[in-house]
Formats: sequence, C-alpha cells, structure tokens
Amino acid sequence: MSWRPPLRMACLVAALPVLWAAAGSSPLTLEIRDYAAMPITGKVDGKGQTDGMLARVNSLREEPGGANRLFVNDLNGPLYILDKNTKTLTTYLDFNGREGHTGLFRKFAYETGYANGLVSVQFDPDYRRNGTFYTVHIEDPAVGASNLPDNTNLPGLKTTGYEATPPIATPGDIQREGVLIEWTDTKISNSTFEGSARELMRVQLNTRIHPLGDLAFNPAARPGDSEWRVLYIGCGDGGSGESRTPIRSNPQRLDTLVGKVLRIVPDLRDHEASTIVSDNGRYRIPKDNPFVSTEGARKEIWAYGFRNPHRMHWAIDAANPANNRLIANSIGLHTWETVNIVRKGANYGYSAREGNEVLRPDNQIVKQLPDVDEIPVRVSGTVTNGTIVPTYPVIQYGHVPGGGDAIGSGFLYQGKLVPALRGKYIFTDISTGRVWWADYKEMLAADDGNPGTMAAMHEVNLFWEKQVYPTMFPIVQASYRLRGGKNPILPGRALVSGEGRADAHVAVDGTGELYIFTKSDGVIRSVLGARR
Ligand SMILES: [Ca+2]
Ligand SMILES: [Ca+2]
Repeated sequence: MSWRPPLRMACLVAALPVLWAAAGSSPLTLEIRDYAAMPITGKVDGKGQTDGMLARVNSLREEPGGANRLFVNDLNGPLYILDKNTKTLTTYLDFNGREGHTGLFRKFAYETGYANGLVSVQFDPDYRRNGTFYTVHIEDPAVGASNLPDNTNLPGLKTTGYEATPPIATPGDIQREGVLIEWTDTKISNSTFEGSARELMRVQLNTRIHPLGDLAFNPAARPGDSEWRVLYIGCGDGGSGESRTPIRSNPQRLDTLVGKVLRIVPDLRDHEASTIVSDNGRYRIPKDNPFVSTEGARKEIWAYGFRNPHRMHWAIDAANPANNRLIANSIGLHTWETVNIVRKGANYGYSAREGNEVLRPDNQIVKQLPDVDEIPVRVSGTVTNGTIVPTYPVIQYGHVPGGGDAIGSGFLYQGKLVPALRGKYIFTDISTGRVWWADYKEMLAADDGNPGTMAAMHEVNLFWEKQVYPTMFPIVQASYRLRGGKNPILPGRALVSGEGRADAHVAVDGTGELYIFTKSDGVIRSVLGARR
C-alpha cells in the first residue's frame, strides 16, 4: 500500500505557474485588497517567538442578525467588533489581565506558544434571541492569581455567582489550561458588553502548544433538530503526542480530552431528554456520543487521534444535505499537513499515524502501512478495548517545497464574488502563506476508507497592489515593513517558507465571502473576486 504524493506536489518549485500551464490548468488568481489593519498588539522589534507578530488575529466571525459587524479576536487579548460599514473598530472584551495589563483574566497565557491567548470565539446559533457566544482562552496555572474574571474595567460584566470549574485531568505534567466560557450579552445592539458569563470547561494541557481550540455549530441545524445548539470543540494534544514519555499516547487515550474533537450541549436547559449532565455540572453530553457507554472513557469525545485539529468548519451542501460534513484541519509533526472529514467515533491515528503513514515512537515515518492496518483502542494508559482501523485524511500535503509547514483554516466557499470557487474547499498553509482549493466532491469521494486516495490540491495566486504573487508571504513581508516591523525576517519559526511566517488563514463572513488574515503584519484582506 505505498502511496506517493501527487506529482505536482513533489515537483512544485518557484516556477509554479509555468508547471501549471504545462499541465493544462492555469491557477486561479484571487484579487485581494487590504480591509483592516488591526491595532499593533505585538512588538515591532520582532523579538521573541510570537510577540513580534504585529497583531495575532486568530479568527473573524460575522455577528448573526444582519448588523454588518465582524467579531475579530487577537490572541494577545482583545476581542474586537469591526463595523463592516464604517470600518470602526471597538474593543468589546479584553482577556489580557496579566500583570501590567488591564483586562479580564490574571492567569491569561499568551506570549509563548503560537496559539496561546484568546484562541477562539463562536456565536450561539440562537444568538439573535439570546445574545450568547462562546470563547476559548489559555491560562497558565502556575501564575499565582485568581482564575476568576476581574471586571474592574468591564463593569457591565456581572461576576456575582461566577465560579471556575475543576480542571479536567490530563495525564502527565501540566503547563496550561484551556478555558471554555459562555457569555451572554443582554443588549446586542450596542458595542459594549453588559451581561454575565459562565465557565463551562477547563482542560489541562501538557505544554504550551496545541491547546483547546476551535468551536463549531452545525449551521444546518434548526430548532427542534437533535443537532440544534450542539457544540463541536477541537482540542489539540497539548504537545503530548510527540513526547518520548508515556504521555505520547494521550491523543489515543479515551480517558482524556486532548487530541480529540468533542461534542457537548452548552445549555443545561436544552436537549434534556437526549443528554446527560457533565461531571462538572456545567453542560450536557448527548447520549449518542460514541463513547458514552465505554467504561472509563470521556463521554464528551466525538472523534480522536488528532495532533492539533485547530480549525474546524461545517461544510454545508445546500443542494444535498446528505453531503454536509464536519471538517478538521490538523497540523502535522514533521511530515504531513491534513484535512480530515470528522466521523463519529473515528480514530485519526495520531500519534501512531501521521497523515496516511506510520509514525514510530521515535517520531520517524514508515511509509508502508501494516498489512493489517489496525491500532488498539486505548481507554487508559493500561486498558485497551479491541482494535480500530484508522481513518485517513482526504487531503494532505508535505513539508516540502511547494507544500508548507502548518495547515491553516479552510472553508467550503458559498459566496458570489468568486464563481470559480463554488463547491470548492479553500485553505491555507500558515507559514508559507500558500492558498489552495480542492473540489468538495473529490473530498467526499476520498473519504472512502482507502488511505491512498486523496482530493487534488490546486494552487491559488494572489493579486495585490497591481501585482500577482504565488503566496501571501511576499505580501506580508512588504506590509510588515510598511507597518513598522523592524525584524529583518518575518517573525516566527518555519522551515519550508525559509525563515519566518506569514501566518495566513482564510475566513468567511455572513454572506460566505472570503477574507485572508495574516498575523505577522496584522492585516485582514478581503477577496474581491477572481482575475483572468
Ligand atoms: Ca452589548
Ligand atoms: Ca481515501
């Protein structure tokens, strides 16, 4: 069962458009324009791992309800409201309450670790009526301070009755905690927060990498459906899976939440008949989660065996709802970046697999899968319960020229401005700033139990300020300088990109139109359309 990367992946070099032309297929070129230069929250001298990035925008979401506002979170602490009409930017919440800062959380961890800080924000599907949204942020349990929010500078936040939850244990030493909070704003028509908050979950993480991450609701669910207001949570492995110590099996262990996709009902008043209340009493767990009846397993787990499923997206096929899928982009160790179709109870193999190859305990890759491709179902460090055939990605690309270092976000395009992208999944590589699309029907077809079949990747060029670029990297380099960035190279570590990171992700707004945001220059750009 040997599998080779598609030829174009193996031979991609700088002369990419020429290769594509020779292959009879010219790349799509997207015209992009600067949309918003975010306030500089990093250091312009570029020193340090992540603090030299000018603004660490990690996601943007359009507020439901037609107010024409984007909610944008910066890992360094702020959650902004960006008015699409006026481009006015308002700091709605500031999570950074570490010493010397005036925000909410005294144990807030943000400076080290590419995804530490205010990781994610997601709106409740019923936000228009209930004003509820959810956030994940990272705390350092070693900081000697309260884990309760300090509302000194946010008097609209009622803290009476707010209580932290006991950390959900993860095997091994612990450096971080990922915290999921439900916020309810009693007046969503203004740009300030007034209301209450409730901590739902606090997950122990072994190291500062791969934290609790993305939040996703199925947008096709309607009131009364079993999926209505059911929250999917991507939880990274906390760096455990690449360890040479016993925590290496954490992504495979069903008794811990790390390296998993989780599924919960945040609202204790919802789905009462079809759920059970969580151990900490703060949320519900659907009874049809796959490991609810497995002795010793965490009932929140929906799928497992991930390194860092840090971006999730519900792909909705309006013409055929049977094609709706949850997609998770997961960052690889040394070899493969992957796009995965998330199935109930499936095991994505890490840290016994990386991409569609075997990962050995010494972190070396073995290309040949075993003849009987099964791995143990690990309930704990000592107990196993049969075996399972791993589920493999539907797209993967290597840490090679033309590939990248770390997969970014991805979305099934639903907008109108780029007709050529309809029915396509568009995604990025973080460090190189490459952008690709893949055909969604090919992705569905590649979800076939055959580790060798994948959807093809197609390169996207970018047209910005009168020039065509093969990636976001040179655009971000120019913009970083223009904004006062002093480091001779872009901040952050990378291999395939050369030095530094563009740190590029895509996002979509409420109409499905695309944006590309990049942390190193701290700029959000909108996609205006395709160019011929
Ligand atoms: Ca408000
Ligand atoms: Ca396949």
